[in-house]
Amino acid sequence: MPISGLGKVDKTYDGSNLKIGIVHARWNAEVISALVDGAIARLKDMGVKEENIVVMSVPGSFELPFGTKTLFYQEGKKLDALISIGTLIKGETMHFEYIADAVSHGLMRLQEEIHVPVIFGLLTCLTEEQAQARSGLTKDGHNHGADWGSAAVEMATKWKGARN
Ligand code: RBF
Repeated sequence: MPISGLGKVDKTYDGSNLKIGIVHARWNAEVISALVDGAIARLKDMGVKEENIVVMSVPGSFELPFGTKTLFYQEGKKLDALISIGTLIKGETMHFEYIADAVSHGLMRLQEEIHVPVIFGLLTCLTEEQAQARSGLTKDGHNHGADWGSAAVEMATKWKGARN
């Protein structure tokens, strides 16, 4: 028997009644900008209205968990899902490991705290080229921001249905 829903990205959900928040870091601006644009384009493709997409920036990825929480409260807890976007590029010191770990745990904890899905939009790349490929800036690249947009609509829809 065929099993449905095995594809990584499901674009079949309807976002027309959803309000989505995007919080992004400002480090690695070109990559971030492509990821945010990719997420917004996919949200719109899936029916989310432009006025229901709220965007806020924070200095760097370490600020993503608190920034995401701030946007949620700033919008009167009316967001159906949040997407937290940042790009970490490994340097010569240990910052990469510490920030990646802190942000992953922070975002995971946050969604349990606010009871709203938080989509993990953190690229953790070893090189600048990897970040460009994963934001669709290279010829054979793929914009992961688009996938995060789909994940936000799917998770918001499922959670809305479950809690009602
Ligand atoms: N923030 C990012 O979003 N991406 C990075 O690649 C990044 N690299 C950093 C490297 C170092 C050595 C430091 C100290 C910070 C870096 N940050 C980066 C910023 C960090 O996420 C945060 O904004 C600052 O540490 C202020 O809390």
